[in-house]
Amino acid sequence: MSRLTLAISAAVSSFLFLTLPAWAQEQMPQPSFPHPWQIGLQNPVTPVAVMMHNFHTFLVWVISAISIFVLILLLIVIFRFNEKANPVPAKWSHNTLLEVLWTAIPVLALVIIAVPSYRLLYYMDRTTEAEMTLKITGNQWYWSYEYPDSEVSFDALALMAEEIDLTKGQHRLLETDEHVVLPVDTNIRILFTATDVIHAWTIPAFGVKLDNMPGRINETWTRVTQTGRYYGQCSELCGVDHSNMPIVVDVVTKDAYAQWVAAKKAPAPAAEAAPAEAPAADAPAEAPAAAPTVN
Ligand SMILES: [Cu+2]
Repeated sequence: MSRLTLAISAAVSSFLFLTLPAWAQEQMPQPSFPHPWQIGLQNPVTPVAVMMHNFHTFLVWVISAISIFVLILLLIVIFRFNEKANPVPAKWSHNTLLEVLWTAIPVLALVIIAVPSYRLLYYMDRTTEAEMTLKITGNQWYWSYEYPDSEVSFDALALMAEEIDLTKGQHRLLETDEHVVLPVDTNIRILFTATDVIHAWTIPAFGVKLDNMPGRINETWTRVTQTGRYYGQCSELCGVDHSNMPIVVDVVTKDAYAQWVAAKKAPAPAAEAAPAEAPAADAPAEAPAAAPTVN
């Protein structure tokens, strides 16, 4: 009887343990994955990324206006003041008003760009109301992740081409064995560091790209507003396998995140202990107590 229940519980726990990675790797929507012939940037899914896109659009208008203005000046020079149209050039030089204008207008243009630019820079820096922390360490050539609030940590290594399953919606050079899992609609402080050389953890859809520097901590924050799977890559040349440092982030509901944390913390030692204790133990409750004395 007790053997039967033990066998069932061992089977259930091993089933849970075996299916856990499968759960983590199951297909998810990819709201920001680039499409062939796509124009523009990846879909923004954080407030910072939305502001970046708006700033980018604003800059496109500014540079278009400047380019058209300079083009008009050039065309006037080309057509009105060429040798045929204007055989006798004027002799004057220096014009105070003109010189003030061609100094002041570019300065004004820079100020107009600088104000929203600095507003965005400081907004990206804000981490005062963080609800959780994710620490990312760059290594040659993989990422290490730590969740200090939940005492969860793991490494994420790239999947090689032969391990990629395109039928599961996987992408070559973009998949990892472990995924970063984050809760949706949560202010997340992100800390960046490295153990060897400079790396840069990047998720375009989050508007997050910061250097992982050995010997120091960089900091930013994010708040993802849409669940799904997001991809990024190391964005700082870090050596021969720089291209094999992909990043996969699964953004899930808060409940699913809590489940993931619980599963990540609990089953690994229990599942290892269960088969070892199985022949001897009548009382499963004693198994965890017995394990430390053996060690
Ligand atoms: Cu790198």
